[in-house]
Amino acid sequence: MRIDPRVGVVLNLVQIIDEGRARSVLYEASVSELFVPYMEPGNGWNNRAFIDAGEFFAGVGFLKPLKPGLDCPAGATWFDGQTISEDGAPRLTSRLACLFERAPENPAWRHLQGSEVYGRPSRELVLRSAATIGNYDYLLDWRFTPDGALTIAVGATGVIETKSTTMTAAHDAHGGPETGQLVAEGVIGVNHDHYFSYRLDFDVDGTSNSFMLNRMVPQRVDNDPMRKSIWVNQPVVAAREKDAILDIRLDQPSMWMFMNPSVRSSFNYPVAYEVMPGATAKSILSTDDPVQRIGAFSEHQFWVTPYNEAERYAAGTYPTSSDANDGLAVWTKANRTIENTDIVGWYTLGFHHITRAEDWPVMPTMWNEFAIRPFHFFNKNPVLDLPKSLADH
Ligand SMILES: [Cu+2]
Repeated sequence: MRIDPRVGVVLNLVQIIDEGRARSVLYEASVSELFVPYMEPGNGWNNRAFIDAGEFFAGVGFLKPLKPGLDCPAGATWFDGQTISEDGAPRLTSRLACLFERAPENPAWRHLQGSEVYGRPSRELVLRSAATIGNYDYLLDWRFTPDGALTIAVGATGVIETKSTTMTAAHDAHGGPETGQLVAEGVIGVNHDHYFSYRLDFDVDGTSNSFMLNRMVPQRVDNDPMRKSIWVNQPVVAAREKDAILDIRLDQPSMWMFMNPSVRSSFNYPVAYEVMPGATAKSILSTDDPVQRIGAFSEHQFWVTPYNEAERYAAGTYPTSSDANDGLAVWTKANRTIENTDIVGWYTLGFHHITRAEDWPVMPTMWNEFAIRPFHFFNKNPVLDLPKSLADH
C-alpha cells in the first residue's frame, strides 16, 4: 500500500496466500477520479462541477488526517503520507490511512445439522482513509474478508453545498425550488451527483486476463408438464473495449468476471474474480454539456481497457479547463482488443443527491459499496477452517 498525493490510497500487489502459495489478484487498485456536478445554472453556480482528484490535489492533498477513536479504533495501525506543498516540496502528513481488524458479529458460514449449529465467525480487515474536499468528507474503505472478497465502500458525510433564499417554507408538497430542497430557514441544499471512478488493474493468477460476461438467458422448456421456462448461463468473453462498457440491467442479468484463460481450477474452469456491482447512479446530463464531457466516465457503471501506463485518471491527466480529449470515454473509442492480455477495470460508484433536512447542518454518513470475490479461484469454500472463536484469531 502507498499513499499517492493525487488519488490517495493505492493498493499494490494484492495477493492471497492459498495453501502456502501467493496468488495474485490485483496488480494495482485505487480511486482514479471524482466528479461532483451541481444542478444549478447561472452565474456563480454554473462552474460548480468538480473533478476533485485532478483539480484539487496540488498543494492541498486529497486525504486529510484521521482521528483516533472517531475514524478508526485508537489501536489501529497508522500510515503517514507525502503530499506536495504549493512550492512543489514534499510534505509529510501523519495518519492519512489506518488499518484495523473488526468482528462484524456475522457468521462466515453456518449450518444447522441435526440439532447442532456449526459455523465460524467472520472478521474484517479494514484499510480506511478520509478525503475532505471543500465542504464534503468521504470515508474511503477497502474491507478484506477471509473468504477472499474485497468490499470497496464510500461513506459520504460533511456539509452539503447550499445557497441562500428568502424562503422559509416550501410552497407545497410539490413546490419549493426545482434545483434543491429547503433544509433550514433561508437555506437551500442544491441538487448534485457524486461519482467515484475506481481503477482496478486485475492480475488474476498472472497478467494475461480476459473479461467475461456470464449471461443468464431465459429458455423455454418443451414437453415438461411441471415447467415452461428456466434460465441458462451463457458465458461470453469480451473481445474489445466496446463489448465491456456496461451498466446493470435487471432484465438482462449477467455476472462480470476477470478470468485467466490459461489457469484452470480442479474442475477445468478458468480461475476468476467476479465484480459484484452495488446500487449506483449514472449521469443523466447531456453528453454535450461541457462539464459532462470532462466527467464522461460517469456515463457508465463499468469499463475495461487494455493496460496503458499513461491511462491512470478516468477524466484525463489534466482535467482542469480541459477540452475533454483525454479520459475513459476518449480512450475506449479506439475499441482496442482486451482479450487475454493485461487489462484494467474501471468501476463507477455514484449517487444522485437530493438533499433533505436530515442532511443539515452536517450529513449523517451514507455508505455506498461494491465488491470483488473469487469465482472458481479456489476449489472449495476457503473459510471452512477459520478459527472457531474470535478469541482464537
Ligand atoms: Cu451529496
